[in-house]
Amino acid sequence: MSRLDPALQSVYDTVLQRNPGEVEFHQAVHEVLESLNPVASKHPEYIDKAVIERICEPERQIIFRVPWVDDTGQIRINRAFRVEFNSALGPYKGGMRFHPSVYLGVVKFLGFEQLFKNALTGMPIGGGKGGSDFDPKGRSEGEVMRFCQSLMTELSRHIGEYTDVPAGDIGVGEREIGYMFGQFKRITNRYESGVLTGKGMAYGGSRVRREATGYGTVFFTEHMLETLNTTLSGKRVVVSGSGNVALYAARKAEELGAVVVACSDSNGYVVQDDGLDVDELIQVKEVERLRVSDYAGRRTNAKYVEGGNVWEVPCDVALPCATQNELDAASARSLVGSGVVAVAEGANMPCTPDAVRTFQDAGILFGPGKAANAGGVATSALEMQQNASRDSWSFEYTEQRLAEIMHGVHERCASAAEEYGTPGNYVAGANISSFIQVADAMLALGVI
Ligand code: NDP
Ligand code: 2IT
Repeated sequence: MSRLDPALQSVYDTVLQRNPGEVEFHQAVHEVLESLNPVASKHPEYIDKAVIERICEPERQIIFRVPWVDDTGQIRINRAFRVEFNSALGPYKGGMRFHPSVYLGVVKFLGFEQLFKNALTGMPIGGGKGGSDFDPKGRSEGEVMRFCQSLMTELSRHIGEYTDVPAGDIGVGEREIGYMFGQFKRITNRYESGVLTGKGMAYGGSRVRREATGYGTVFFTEHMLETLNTTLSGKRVVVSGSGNVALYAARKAEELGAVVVACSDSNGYVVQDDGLDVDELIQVKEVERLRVSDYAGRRTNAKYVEGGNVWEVPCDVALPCATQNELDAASARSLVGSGVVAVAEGANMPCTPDAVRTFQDAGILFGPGKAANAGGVATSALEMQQNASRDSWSFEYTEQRLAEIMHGVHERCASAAEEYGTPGNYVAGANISSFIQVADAMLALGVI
């Protein structure tokens, strides 16, 4: 870890003391504070008015019990969270994650990342995140529906178009958003479309939202590659994960002429030298809800490596799209050794701090998640715009808007990095540019 300016170290010490054991949250805060060293010396008002300290403390944290009945009649109890981190720029906005690893520290790290990511999009959305330790794996449709309904029975008290607007994340896709929206509508007797995003097209969703995070990550990668006067065309790409973000990153990379050679899930990875058939992969994973091993089973030229690390596969471009801290320093060294030229985080914080440093020290283009995966939440904001105006845009128009937003995100990162003396450092650029935007809004709003 690099050293912090003494005033920032004191903020960090307070975060450690107030949030014991929440290691992912500590990691996310430390990364931002490291980037703020040059900002703190240039703008003492952010320290004097405790803006940085305030930003590190969520505005509101909600924890609640979710009781539900499984298919055998047994009563199950899960714990759910909504951390409303910062509303200086707009209503709290961010996804819900259903995964057994969810606890307060994970939700807080995601909410903290989200508030900066949302600022980077240039859209009027604050930052929040939620989730539950519910494990959807192996659960029937009925169980998932009853869980979502029970969760929304409590969550409905806290959310609203102008208050807090949840969406999907790991384990939460269109199906779960549908069940949650149905229950919200029933409880409140309001057809408040803008209360959730990631909705299905049948009832107020936006075209391109499903594709948006993965597509946006690839657009951001193209902009990074442009700085080296190259493109994705002909490049070998490895994507980790095989969920919403990974599948559509793979589809857009393939569309732009790249060869997507591998992807994974938490059991193993599949590699196919002549390129994965992305349409078939989407069919297996999204439509049939099967695993990457099932895809491999249908392809004679694909190999499945049970328990393997997907970052062993040599590539030019690496897109980690699964989960936090999935790519460590050893994997980063192996990618650097195999000649990787660009890494963009489709997931939130998938690269460990040592991995990030390994890429940066080797001069490899590195796009942090809060910039590279901002296309998902940005398209959620486009969904809110369509809901507010009772409109529905075409695929082409919505994708064009997404492409413009990702161009803007890249420009904001690049110019802040340049201005603060670290040209080409997208981590510093993303953190500085978004911090200043949120901090200035907070200063204008007084001590709240
Ligand atoms: P999905 O649930 O659709 O897919 C998650 C994928 O990651 C699955 O392939 C899953 O494998 C794998 N995965 C999850 N947890 C682990 C783990 N602990 N170890 C190994 N593999 C794991 O989620 P999304 O695609 O929506 O989300 C992926 C990442 O992208 C997350 O970091 C999320 O926060 C981020 N993100 C998502 C956005 C969105 O709009 N959905 C927007 C921006 C970022 P398995 O099936 O085996 O669990
Ligand atoms: O991490 C993220 O940006 C998301 N899971 C999407 C959030 C959203 O509100 O669309």
